[in-house]
Amino acid sequence: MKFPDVLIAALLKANSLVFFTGAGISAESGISTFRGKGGIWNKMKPEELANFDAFMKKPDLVWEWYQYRRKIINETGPNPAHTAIAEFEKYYSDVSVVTQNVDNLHNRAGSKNVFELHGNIEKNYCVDCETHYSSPEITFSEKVPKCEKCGGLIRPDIVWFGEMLPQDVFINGDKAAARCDICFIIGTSAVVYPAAHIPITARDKGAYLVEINIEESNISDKVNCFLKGKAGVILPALLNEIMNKIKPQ
Ligand code: BJW
Ligand code: ZN
Repeated sequence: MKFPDVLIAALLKANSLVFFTGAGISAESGISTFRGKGGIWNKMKPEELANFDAFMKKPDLVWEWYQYRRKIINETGPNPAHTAIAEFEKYYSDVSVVTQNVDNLHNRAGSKNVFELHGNIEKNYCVDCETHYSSPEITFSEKVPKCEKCGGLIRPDIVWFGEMLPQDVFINGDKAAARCDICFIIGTSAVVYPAAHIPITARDKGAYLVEINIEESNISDKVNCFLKGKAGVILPALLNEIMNKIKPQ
């Protein structure tokens, strides 16, 4: 695979990288995206499943939907795109992964600095007293579990529509974007805010923007370099390109 010289030059000069990722990076692990061809929102309605009112109205239905997703995630693992991102840490002193994904695959791949903007499907908390639960007994319970302390419903620790993102996570992800030299935007339609503002912060602070996607997205007209194709093919090839030219940290 031939990459533009200007991209390789930017990579050889950079100290700080941000990987801003979305559902497309996990598509090659067998996890469906939300929008576009094969997207889950084509079959399931987000307003019936991915918001707090839907959960309070039909907790068992919403819980079952997340159980289905957890099972798929549990049976798969990181793909070469996740692994390549974790490997980049060996060559750069400051690497951050700012992800919209809840599937935990960046952590499982070994990335150390992961900002999960929309939560993590392996975590849960009580809607009433906010006690956190991550034990497998809770996570894999068939019916929606109840809080040991107060009897409240336990929900997945995921940011639904209309909910605030975890502020510390967003602020730290945004700070990483503000100081990075290169921001990769991988497998996202970049339509969901405020997450989609992360690459805009990077661009406004002078970073070089590289998008990897199988098709153009909402941000494609703002990037410096668009690499069309699968993340699991392009990222390992790009890593391979620089690993002989940069000394590991
Ligand atoms: C490949 C590939 C391969 C495929 N290789 N690429 C302005 C107007 C209207 C509404 C709003 C607005 N600003 C904010 C809002 C509200 C809303 C929002 O943004 N809506 C927009 C959709 C318009 N935002 C919110 O509600 C957020 N909260 C908020 O704003 O709080 C403030 C507030 C609070 C209270 C009152 C008022 C304001 C919260 C957003 C939470 C999003 N949560 C979800 C669902 C989680 C639940 C679950 O998982 O079930 O998170 S939505 C869903 O979209 C999920 C994702 O993280 C997110 C982003 O999707 P992503 O990752 O981009 O995936 P896709 O499917 O869209 O794209 C996949 C891409 O991959 C495609 O481009 C493919 O081509 C590509 N691809 N294979 C490379 N192999
Ligand atoms: Zn409770």
